[in-house]
Amino acid sequence: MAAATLARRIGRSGAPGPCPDRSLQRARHVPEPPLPLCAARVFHVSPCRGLGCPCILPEWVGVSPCPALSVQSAFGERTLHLWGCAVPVLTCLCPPGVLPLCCRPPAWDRATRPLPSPLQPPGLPLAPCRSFSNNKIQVELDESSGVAMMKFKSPPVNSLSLEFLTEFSISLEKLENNRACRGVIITSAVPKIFSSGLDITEMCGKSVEHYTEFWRAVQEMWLRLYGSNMVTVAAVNGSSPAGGCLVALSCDYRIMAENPKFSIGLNEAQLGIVAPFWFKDTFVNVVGHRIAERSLQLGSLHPAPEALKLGLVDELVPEEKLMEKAAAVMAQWLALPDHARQLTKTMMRKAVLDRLVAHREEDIKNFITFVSKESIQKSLRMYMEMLKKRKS
Ligand code: CO8
Repeated sequence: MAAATLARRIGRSGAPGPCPDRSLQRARHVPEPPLPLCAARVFHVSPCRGLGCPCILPEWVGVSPCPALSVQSAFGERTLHLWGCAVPVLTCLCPPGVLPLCCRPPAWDRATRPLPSPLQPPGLPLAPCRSFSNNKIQVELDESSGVAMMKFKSPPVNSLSLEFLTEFSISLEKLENNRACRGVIITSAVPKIFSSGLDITEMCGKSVEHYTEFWRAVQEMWLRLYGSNMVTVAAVNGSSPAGGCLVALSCDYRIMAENPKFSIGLNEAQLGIVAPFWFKDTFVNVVGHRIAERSLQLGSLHPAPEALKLGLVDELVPEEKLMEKAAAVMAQWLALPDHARQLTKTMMRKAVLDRLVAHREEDIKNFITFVSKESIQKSLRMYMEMLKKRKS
């Protein structure tokens, strides 16, 4: 069978159909040997690296819990059974020593790349580098390391407005869909502020339609970030109350600038409002139930050293070393096979994510009911006034 015909039969990308096990679909990356990639869209039986089919057999059989995945073909045989489909195997068109690209589902494909050097903070000129910048968030992807730098740049305080949240979700989606990207470092371009949390003005005196749209955007941002397949590192270079803290908590690792003036926490109670259950779940997953309960009830904002003690952040470093440290942590996390790390992350976070997905509409209704109450509106207005007074 001609390679082109086979490629058409099994799909444009050369991959079989979707796997019924969704957790398997989410795992996007297999460890890749330092070999150049071949773009030939055919299956192969060539003895690459002496491991049989290097793209499928060792990793898929080893890690896949998918009952529909059975690789009946030992290396060198003529048929692979993937997701219940018999896939004819052709001889690889690649020259010896070249790793065929074709056997992996497209989402698992990644260009071979060196790991980021701890001494080379992402974001500094490295070729090739792609960036996209919207009004409120700037993203720079260093394709050679697979690490993106996402900087919040919405002065004065990076508050999470509807526009900000929409940009945030779109930026995450773009990176998630970019095969060249494996990890993202999230930080702020606004001095002394990581993010001041949800934009309170979005929750004051607006219509039900607006509250619905706003809250859906908050949910969307969290679902994308907390459920991301990428390695996510928060480089917290300023204060990070409430929603800002949620952003940091949703990452895989938090490094904070060693400045006692910077504080972080879910301080909703101080505003007279209540952190939703999924804020709370995310918090509990990081610091444990007792610390979360006390901190939430008191609406505590923890200065950086205290946040470290509580486990709310993983490390403190001098501000000037923050990016260097974030790059080093990223390199450490990216040294692991993505598929194993991603499946583990899914295992740890799935229950919490699923809970919101299952109750999303109810959660929106609750938010609207709560925020529309005159007493809550009053609390929010008073809080905003207090911020202004404090300033003057
Ligand atoms: N939303 C809107 N505007 C804000 C916010 C905010 N979250 N935070 C600050 N601002 C405004 C201030 O009012 C001020 O406006 P203006 O210049 O017009 O007077 C401007 O930003 C600058 O603020 P500051 O002068 O206070 O700036 P500082 O650098 O001195 O301080 C801080 C920065 C530390 C971030 C400080 O502004 C602060 O503490 N802000 C409040 C942070 C906060 O409490 N956020 C909680 C938001 S609620 C949330 O995220 C989760 C809600 C969960 C939903 C619950 C269901 C109802």
